[in-house]
Amino acid sequence: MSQAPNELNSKKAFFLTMEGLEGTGKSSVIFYIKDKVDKLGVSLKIFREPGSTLIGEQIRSILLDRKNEELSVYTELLLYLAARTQLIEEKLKAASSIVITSHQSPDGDAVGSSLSLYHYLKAKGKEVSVILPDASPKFLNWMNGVDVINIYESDSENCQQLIKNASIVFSLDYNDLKRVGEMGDLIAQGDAYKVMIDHHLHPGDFADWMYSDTNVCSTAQMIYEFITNLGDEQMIDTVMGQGMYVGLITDSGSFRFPSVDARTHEIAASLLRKGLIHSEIHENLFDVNTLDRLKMLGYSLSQKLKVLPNIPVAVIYLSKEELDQLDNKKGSTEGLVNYALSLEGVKMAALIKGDENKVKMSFRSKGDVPVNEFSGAHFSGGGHKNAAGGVSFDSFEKTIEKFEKVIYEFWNS
Ligand SMILES: [Mn+2]
Repeated sequence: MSQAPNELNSKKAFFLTMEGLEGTGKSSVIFYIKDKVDKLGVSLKIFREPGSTLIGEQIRSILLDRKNEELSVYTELLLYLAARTQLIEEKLKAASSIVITSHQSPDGDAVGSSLSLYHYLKAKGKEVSVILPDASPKFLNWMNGVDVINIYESDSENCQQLIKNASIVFSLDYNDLKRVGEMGDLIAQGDAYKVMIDHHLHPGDFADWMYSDTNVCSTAQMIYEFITNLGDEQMIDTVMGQGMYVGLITDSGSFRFPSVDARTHEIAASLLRKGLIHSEIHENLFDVNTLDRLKMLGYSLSQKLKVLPNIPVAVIYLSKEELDQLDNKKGSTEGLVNYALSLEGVKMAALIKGDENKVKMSFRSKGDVPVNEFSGAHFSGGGHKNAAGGVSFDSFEKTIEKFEKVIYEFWNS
């Protein structure tokens, strides 16, 4: 192979499965292929599932044993899950220091899931730190443990050291190292065992151990399941629960998005039984408007909200000058786009706002309108079907011009 065959170039990813009897040289062939593929600059991950631990190997032999042909599909599935759980449990047990990371412009789910996992690992006696690429938003400052979060942007040397020394790096609420900026290269190059827990579409392949479920409303919910699967549900207390609950409600519009399921409510119920006071959390999150924010809201809704002609799309455009004039504090436009979406008959809403040398965008939709695909195609963004972000490095005016062109193409296609 002197160059990548077309199949390797054109496909996003594919599996190559090696089958054969023990001792026929599968491993040698795999490493021969890896060597060649590496040289082509194509990334190749080798999985041995089940395996990698003593118990995993024993489970593997159950699966491979011809005497066990009667094994039911469900049993087989459970055995695979058991092997994966065993693997992460052993990794956690052996880890001397653990780093938890989440994405840029962290939201309630990013901070909430990071803090709940932090408190859990602390309770397990682990040395653990949380690193976020940039500061967590002010509206979460009351949360338990927020003061221990390291911010890469303002404390990069310390954070680099933590990542370098880590035996495990958790990636929570993101599935692509691009979402953590400069920190991403460091994680990619580091020796730490990489664990991803996330609910966004199209997970990347950087993690060694991955728990990805795109049907779940929040990463916080997955942290609850993760701890439960490790056999530690009884350890979950109101401190861990606070982070989980914040993630659950901020990522689900307080239990209203379609991604909320019975399990979400079961987890909320279980947190309440453990003593969590949900009304306090709601107050801390939502009853904290400043006069500036309410004025910004009033101005945006009375002066800036418009519905585009002939399509059910509502927009709010705010230039950097307007935001400066409104004395906009970081995060004060949080949730603004949802007001636009709440207009009767509107199926999609966009907030486009000027920032330092770029334009930031938030998209929301109802039902079957994939705003993540829209944003991915035109504004290098992504996210969920009903909630996505985007960015543009064109001028504010140019960005609006482009948006108003492509939104009609998107809507009429
Ligand atoms: Mn999330």
